[in-house]
Amino acid sequence: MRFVFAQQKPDQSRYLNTSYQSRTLPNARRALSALGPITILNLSNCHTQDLRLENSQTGTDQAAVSAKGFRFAIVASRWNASVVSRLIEGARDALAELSADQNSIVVFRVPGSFEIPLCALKAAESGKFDAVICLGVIIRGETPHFEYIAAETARGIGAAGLKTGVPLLFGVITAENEDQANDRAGVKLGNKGFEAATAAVELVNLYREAFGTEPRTVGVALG
Ligand code: DLZ
Repeated sequence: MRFVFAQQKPDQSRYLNTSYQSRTLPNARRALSALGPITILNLSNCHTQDLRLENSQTGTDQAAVSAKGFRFAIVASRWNASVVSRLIEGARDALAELSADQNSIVVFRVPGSFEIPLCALKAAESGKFDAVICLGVIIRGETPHFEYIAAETARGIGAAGLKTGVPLLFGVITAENEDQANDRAGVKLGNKGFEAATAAVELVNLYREAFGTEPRTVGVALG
């Protein structure tokens, strides 16, 4: 028996949380090599390859997902601005890697995370976007604000998605402190913006494939 082992290239793990992979891959490789020869494939675009549509109608388990032709809103708060800007950068990088047109992405800035849900709802209701990527950073402080803002932001984003039927992605970091927030907006433990945008592309492809949801490209002017 011969096995093909597909793994992402090390240099492509920049934004993704690889700690799980680094723990599990050696074990998987050891187990397979005990059973037979293995061929290791270093995937050239791990993000695309990782996104598979299980039971997709194409009959292949490696349906390519692409952001091409889809439109995305990014709703991002200004509190903890330097961290949020790295989330936006991560989201833009993910969309670019998945072939989104840069002019198909509109960024809306709101004061704080508490304001994200309403703006996201309006973006979703506008009919201009296939997915809305919500980005913010809420850091636990000395006040009970953290609990209220975090809970309300999550609840509001979820409610807006269910109300509109448009995929809304939760790329809001809730962190105990600044170090933790930085870790989740960079390279160490991944980048929540990159992850949310990647999930957005997976979902728009899934909904088109599974339910025939058409991309919002016709007759809609952005800006
Ligand atoms: C007030 C507040 C506090 C204390 N902390 C944060 C935070 O860590 N992250 C964030 O995005 N926003 C914070 N805000 C602002 C609120 O989200 C909101 O903008 C204000 O309460 C005004 O409605």
